[in-house]
Amino acid sequence: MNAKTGAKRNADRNADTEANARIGLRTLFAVVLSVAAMALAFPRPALAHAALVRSYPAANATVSGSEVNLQLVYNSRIDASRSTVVLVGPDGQSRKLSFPPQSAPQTLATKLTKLTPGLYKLNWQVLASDGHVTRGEFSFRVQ
Ligand SMILES: [Cu+2]
Repeated sequence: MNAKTGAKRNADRNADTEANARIGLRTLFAVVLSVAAMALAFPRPALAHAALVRSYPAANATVSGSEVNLQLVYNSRIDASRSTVVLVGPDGQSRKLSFPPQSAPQTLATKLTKLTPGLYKLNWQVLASDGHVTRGEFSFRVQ
């Protein structure tokens, strides 16, 4: 390798490094811009997420009888047809609950039947009107 070629290679390398630095800055600027744009487009997304406000049975409550009118009330409208609620019984068997048409847009309600005494776990996953899915679980006891 002669000195001339070596110098040229170094020059090329420096040019590459500068180009990379420019692309890096440009990318960073683009990312900052798009994050800012998203913040403007969705000012308060957390408010529209569906959170469980209350339920019957309440979390960790004990209810009596083989039938229970289950009710899940959220803080925002939810799409029942695209929400999934699974009840896991004391025997470990799970059943996917089906819901009649909603009486209120923020509520899922159905009658649970043939409950045997023991601990139940309810897993819910709902689609809120803003298109976000949230999920949670709680337990209750049947005596
Ligand atoms: Cu949301």
